[in-house]
Amino acid sequence: MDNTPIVKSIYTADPAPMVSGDTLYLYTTHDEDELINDFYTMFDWRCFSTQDMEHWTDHGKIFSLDDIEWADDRAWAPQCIERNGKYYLYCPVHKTGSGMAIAVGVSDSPVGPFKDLGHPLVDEGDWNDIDPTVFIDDDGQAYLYFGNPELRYVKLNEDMVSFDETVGIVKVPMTVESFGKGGHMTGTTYGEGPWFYKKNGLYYMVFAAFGEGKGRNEHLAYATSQGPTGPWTYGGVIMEEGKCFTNHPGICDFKGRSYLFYHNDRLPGGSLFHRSVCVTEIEYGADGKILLKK
Ligand code: FUB
Repeated sequence: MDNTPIVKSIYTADPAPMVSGDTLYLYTTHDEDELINDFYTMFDWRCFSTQDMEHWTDHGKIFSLDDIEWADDRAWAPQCIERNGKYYLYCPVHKTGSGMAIAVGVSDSPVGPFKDLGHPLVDEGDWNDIDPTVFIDDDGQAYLYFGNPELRYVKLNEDMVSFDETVGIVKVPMTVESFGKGGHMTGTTYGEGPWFYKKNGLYYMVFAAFGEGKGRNEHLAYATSQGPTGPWTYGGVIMEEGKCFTNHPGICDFKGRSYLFYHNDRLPGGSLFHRSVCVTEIEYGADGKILLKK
């Protein structure tokens, strides 16, 4: 793990990889150089692609707050998925006059342009509705997990832009058994930035986490389950906390290797509000344990 930023021309954060054919697309947020109110200043989402993990193509701005009429701020951590030839980009945003909500951009191309649905997909009117992670299981059922400080999920309908209202928004029990004893608001390590996927028959929930005690930065940890909706069992730390307050996982397999995308503040001028996406290889132990590759 050399912590070298992939993108050096702008500050990027919250990496979300998506593999389509022989290409890996990396969706990111974008930290503006100039801060407003000394806080996260983020207006658009970016996409980069590679075929060899060495050379990257910059596809620029692929979706932005300007495209979402009902949102006014906080273009936060997205994830994109393909279904039936269409691409769905799930994005947390601040809804005008309300809290955080999850928007969906739809496109015929992985690099956009994405068109907003016209209304939020998830909108509980609180601040928990951030950091969506989407996965389609082998039986075709799609799940969208999200949340800070609580992990919640919806079962997406086949159209990927609505969810099963009879099941509704399910709150995952935030227990120490599932997420470890930690310093975030639920008393567990679970913070935000969930990344949901399945590998070798096991379901994984990787997330940004807080250790016990005040003033901690986020580390990356994970839980596993035998099913898509839990119960979850805490698996341990993948990446220790660094100098940057946040971190954010994005995991995929590509051309025979497994990768963990994350972010730090290593680009010149870097800070908690000026982050950069990086990547490192991971491997799986015989028991399914996620290990950083040495
Ligand atoms: O980048 C804005 C927010 O910071 C994300 O939504 C969180 O995951 C954290 O990285």
